[in-house]
Amino acid sequence: MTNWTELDQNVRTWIHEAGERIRQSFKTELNIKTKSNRNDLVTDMDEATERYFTENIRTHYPDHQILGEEGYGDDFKELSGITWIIDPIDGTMNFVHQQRNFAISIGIYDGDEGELGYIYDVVHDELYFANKGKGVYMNDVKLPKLDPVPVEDAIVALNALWVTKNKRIDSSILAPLVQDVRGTRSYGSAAMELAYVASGRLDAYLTMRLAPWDFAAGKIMIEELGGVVTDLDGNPLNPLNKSSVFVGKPGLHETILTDYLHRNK
Ligand code: 2AM
Ligand code: CA
Ligand code: CA
Ligand code: CA
Repeated sequence: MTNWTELDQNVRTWIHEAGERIRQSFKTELNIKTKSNRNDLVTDMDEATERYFTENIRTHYPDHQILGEEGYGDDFKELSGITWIIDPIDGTMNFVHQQRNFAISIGIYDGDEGELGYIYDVVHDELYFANKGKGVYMNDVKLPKLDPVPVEDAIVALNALWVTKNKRIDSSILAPLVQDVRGTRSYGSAAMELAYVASGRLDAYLTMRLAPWDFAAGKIMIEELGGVVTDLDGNPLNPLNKSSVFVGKPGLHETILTDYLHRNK
């Protein structure tokens, strides 16, 4: 039997230690490499942070499985037993260029059920924490359930790329939404954007392609508060698959899906 209280204490200790190491790294020179393309960056700190978590998890929980962006986790095909889904630094480009607007994201699943979600804004020392069935907290403050909001009062996060000619979505689909909402924002960290939807700083967020480690924690958080988490077609997300992601307040999510995303179908 898993002692969830003790596990939560361990995660918090590790997240705060990892965050401190990342803050200390601002004083030293980073080693930056590119991955799939010139905008896809990875640093020594991404790798060191993921290794720090995987080593601690393997020591304390040898029978748990780990999925991590930088590849220090395990090779597995299905969610069984307890699975940790980790993005050591989400928003690496911001980490490199801005030294802010990045987060550590950890989702912990029991079978295919999301149980605990952590998104740690390292620079602001803000820990967003979701405990399935028991609420969501930003540090010590319990977050309220998400209420519907009309499109014209909504702040929606999306990358400007998706309203230009691109490979993943017809550029004419999102333009009317951008015109109708109160405002758009783009933070460059999917985990942070999900945490902002949970905390009400944003009303919705949509993006064309994320990996499990980008949304594993945020999905648990938003669903716990009554928000809606799907792909761009309105289908549920599989926590082990890459996909588009569309999250939002109840009502708003449905309106955007039917009046904007599906308008040409
Ligand atoms: P990352 O910083 O952990 O790579 C903005 O680019 C957001 O999309 C970030 O949350 C980033 O996560 C994520 N992302 C997912 N796939 C990406 C890719 N191939 N290149 C850059 N960012 C990616
Ligand atoms: Ca990355
Ligand atoms: Ca990421
Ligand atoms: Ca990352």
